Amino acid sequence: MASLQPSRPASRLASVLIFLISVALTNAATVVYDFNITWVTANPDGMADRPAIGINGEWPIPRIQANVGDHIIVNVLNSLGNQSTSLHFHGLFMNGTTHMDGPSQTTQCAIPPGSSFTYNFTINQPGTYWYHSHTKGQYPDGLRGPLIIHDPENPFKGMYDEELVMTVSDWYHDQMPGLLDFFMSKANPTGAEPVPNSALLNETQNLKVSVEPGKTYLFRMVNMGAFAGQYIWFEGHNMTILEVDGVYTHPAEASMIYLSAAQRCSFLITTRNDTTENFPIVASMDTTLFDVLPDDLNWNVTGWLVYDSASPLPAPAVVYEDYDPFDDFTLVPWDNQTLYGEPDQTISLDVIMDNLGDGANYAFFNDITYVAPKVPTLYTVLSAGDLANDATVYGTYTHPFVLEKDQVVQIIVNNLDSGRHPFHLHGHHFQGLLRSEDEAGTFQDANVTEDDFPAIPMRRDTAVLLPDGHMVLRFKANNPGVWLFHCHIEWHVQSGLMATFVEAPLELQKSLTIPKDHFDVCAAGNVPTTGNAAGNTVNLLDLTGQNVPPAPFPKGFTARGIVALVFSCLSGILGVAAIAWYGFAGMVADSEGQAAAAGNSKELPPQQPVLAASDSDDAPAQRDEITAVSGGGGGKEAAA
Ligand SMILES: *[C@@H]1O[C@H](CO)[C@@H](O)[C@H](O)[C@H]1NC(C)=O
Ligand SMILES: *[C@@H]1O[C@H](CO)[C@@H](O)[C@H](O)[C@H]1NC(C)=O
Ligand SMILES: *[C@@H]1O[C@H](CO)[C@@H](O)[C@H](O)[C@H]1NC(C)=O
Ligand SMILES: *[C@@H]1O[C@H](CO)[C@@H](O)[C@H](O)[C@H]1NC(C)=O
Ligand SMILES: *[C@@H]1O[C@H](CO)[C@@H](O)[C@H](O)[C@H]1NC(C)=O
Ligand SMILES: *[C@@H]1O[C@H](CO)[C@@H](O)[C@H](O)[C@H]1NC(C)=O
Ligand SMILES: *[C@@H]1O[C@H](CO)[C@@H](O)[C@H](O)[C@H]1NC(C)=O
Ligand SMILES: *[C@@H]1O[C@H](CO)[C@@H](O)[C@H](O)[C@H]1NC(C)=O
Ligand SMILES: *[C@@H]1O[C@H](CO)[C@@H](O)[C@H](O)[C@H]1NC(C)=O
Ligand SMILES: *[C@@H]1O[C@H](CO)[C@@H](O)[C@H](O)[C@H]1NC(C)=O
Ligand SMILES: [Cu+2]
Repeated sequence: MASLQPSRPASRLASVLIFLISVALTNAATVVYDFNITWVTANPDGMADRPAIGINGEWPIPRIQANVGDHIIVNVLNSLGNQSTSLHFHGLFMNGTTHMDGPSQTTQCAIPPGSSFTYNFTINQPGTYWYHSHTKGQYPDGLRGPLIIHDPENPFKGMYDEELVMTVSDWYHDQMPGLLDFFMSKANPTGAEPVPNSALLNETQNLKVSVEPGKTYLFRMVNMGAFAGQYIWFEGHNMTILEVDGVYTHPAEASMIYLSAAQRCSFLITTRNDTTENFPIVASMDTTLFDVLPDDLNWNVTGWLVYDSASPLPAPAVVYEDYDPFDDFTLVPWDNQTLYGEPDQTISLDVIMDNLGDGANYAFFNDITYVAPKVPTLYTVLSAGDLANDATVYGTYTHPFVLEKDQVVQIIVNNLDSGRHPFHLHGHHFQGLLRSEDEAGTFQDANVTEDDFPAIPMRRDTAVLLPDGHMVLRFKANNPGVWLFHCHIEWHVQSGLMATFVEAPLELQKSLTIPKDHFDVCAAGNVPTTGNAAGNTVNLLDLTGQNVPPAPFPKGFTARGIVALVFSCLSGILGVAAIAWYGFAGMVADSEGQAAAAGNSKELPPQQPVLAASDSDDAPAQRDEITAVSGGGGGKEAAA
């Protein structure tokens, strides 16, 4: 019989009700969470109090947990007052319930302040997941928590004594709206992402994990960070990996793992027989992601396996050699699922960073930076009739691909950027067929045959693309819905590194019924729910009025020139602070101000020639030597 997990704190019982249904036959329960989303004060690194987004007055927010086969109801009340929100249940397939997936302007309208919304879905997959806001870069302000699905049929059940959930994350002292305003501005033309102030282990620091000798623990680890991948290790202990992103694997031994933002891993730790010593648990942020390394940044966080609370808690040993984490592409899924056959459709995406005419730095797949549509993409599916099979109706800047039911779809991602990017696909696990080393260049079809791919590829829902390298993924379109494919670095979501997969839209029209409260939040936020991406309901192929990104810069006018221009414009006022973003962050804090209205469509900056007034005198010399700096790939021309 399903029951509350013993580890669920009693204080949360009040918000959790469990109704048992059809107990005798299926053991499936309905697990109900009432989430009142409010501002609270948090200070997890002990360095600064700040407002954070909590649930029912608590932060960290509660864990969602259930058993395979359970129904989950999450009743959300947005009591933030000044921000819209939505919840995404990361990694869940939402099979038959794509409208419960959470990204605002994709499968729902954002929930405006004062409104409520019910998520209602059945879980048919075991494993380690998490849930987070999928509206306006909001989750790093605190709206992120683990989601654990227990499995009565877990093949590893006999192998451990106890189970522990542990998260890693990064933390900012400033709130996202202000950081985003600065990040996406002409004052930050190279697109330098704000660097976190701290790393956290279980949303705190100096975590103590009491353990008993000679026992085996299953750790379920989730990276809920906004930006930083983290290296994780336990001194004096090895890990045995058993699951990544909800996929059981053949056990694999590791002394260190790397978890990007959004990735999960569960592994066994067997404790030692003697209790004389305590051992550091270390998580270390991947500083290669950071454009600057502030002097006062401690990019590590330490916790301890505590065998004896009376013994000292030693400082971690410094790892001198290069980090050498386990390579997840070598994992073999426990179910031995073989390589999908040759693809019915291949989608090739080049990752490019470049500036647009507002002077800010955008992220592109090929020549498109994502801009949210006026009508949530799912609602366009439902109102487009047979035209739902024509990608045109979803608008240019949602970067839509229509997939047919049960197609094998191959995604090739080429990184023309020098950063790592963790790519996540909603609604699916993908097979990871191939990942190049750093700087291997773009994928060359001609050199690779089916025989070069593993017979049993690893599977997960988030995989890291290496700098200037490439990756080949495959999945089966067996889950009708509207699913995003995007980088999970929250800065890059906001700068547009996202595409939309519209899977079997005509099936969705037959099977889906959208509950009334979904339309109510659209009405409350003045978001239209019929028509194409532009909200046109008469001629769905007419996209006049669709949301568009800023126009491109005039030819030959790119990042380095902008740096020079902006720098010379601002230097009188700001000096060096214009480059060291963190020095500047305080000054932009005043401009924090996010429309309370619903919808995450980017506010479209006016298409003015932002720098026209100053460019003629200020930087003619620099303009001649302009090249695409941050894109690495060069030659990108944004469509307008
Ligand atoms: C939600 O939280 C707010 C702020 O704490 C409180 O004023 C409100 O009464 C709560 N609403 C419900 C339904 O619990
Ligand atoms: C959840 O969805 C099921 C199936 O559509 C429906 O029967 C049930 O009434 C819904 N529950 C709530 C609380 O919305
Ligand atoms: C992490 O924190 C949660 C509560 O937020 C707790 O349930 C869990 O046991 C903690 N994990 C460890 C390893 O201490
Ligand atoms: C961890 O594994 C490595 C290599 O497999 C081995 O050399 C080392 O002794 C192991 N450490 C422990 C604590 O078991
Ligand atoms: C702990 O003791 C048990 C039983 O004596 C033994 O089987 C096991 O290998 C020991 N574990 C370690 C890590 O030394
Ligand atoms: C973080 O840990 C790594 C690995 O031990 C070490 O090389 C580095 O110096 C540490 N950084 C700080 C700021 O302590
Ligand atoms: C997968 O293959 C291995 C042998 O390589 C076998 O031992 C195992 O039972 C298989 N697992 C399943 C779920 O079929
Ligand atoms: C791919 O093949 C071409 C010739 O067809 C060759 O020039 C190139 O070096 C090969 N690339 C790799 C990565 O092997
Ligand atoms: C979704 O459910 C259908 C049957 O209801 C099944 O055929 C399909 O494989 C499922 N897809 C996923 C991704 O679980
Ligand atoms: C929203 O309200 C919170 C709590 O009062 C405040 O800290 C925050 O700055 C406000 N944010 C915006 C974008 O207005
Ligand atoms: Cu990215």
